[in-house]
Amino acid sequence: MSETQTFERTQKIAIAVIAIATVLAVGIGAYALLFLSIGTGMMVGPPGWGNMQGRGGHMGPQCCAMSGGERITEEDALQIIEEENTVVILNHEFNPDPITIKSGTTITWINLDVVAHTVDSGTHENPADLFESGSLKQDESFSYTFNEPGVYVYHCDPHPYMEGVIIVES
Ligand SMILES: [Cu+2]
Repeated sequence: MSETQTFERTQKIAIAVIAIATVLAVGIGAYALLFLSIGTGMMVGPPGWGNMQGRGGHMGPQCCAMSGGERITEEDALQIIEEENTVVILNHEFNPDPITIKSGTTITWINLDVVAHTVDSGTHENPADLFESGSLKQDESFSYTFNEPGVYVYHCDPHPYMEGVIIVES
């Protein structure tokens, strides 16, 4: 009787372990696929996002071997980002910077660094009382709508050397 119970428990634990392992494997796989896709998409260029589906499989490793792990077409990616009025925070830098927009446009900052950053108006020495994102952890974002034309400097509070500029045209 107790032997059966022990067996059942072992079986349940085994099933749970397998389930967790499967979820992890699928998650990591999806992540890897995403990275491969992005890498390949960048290789092809902005209008070539569609191409990555057919070539993703073998283009991935080739792209990384060629580029030495560097994002060789980051410029292309940034162009897309600019069109979408998004500023990416990566490697302790705001990108693109500066960014020019029409008044009434909403800018979204997204932090891709593991380190937390902030998006605060003005400079560290001379803060402006316009916006303050609070701490943005990895993958967290913050948005602000610029309604008045002008040149807006902003910075990261924990890293005052991180500065960016938004140019708002009428
Ligand atoms: Cu920072």
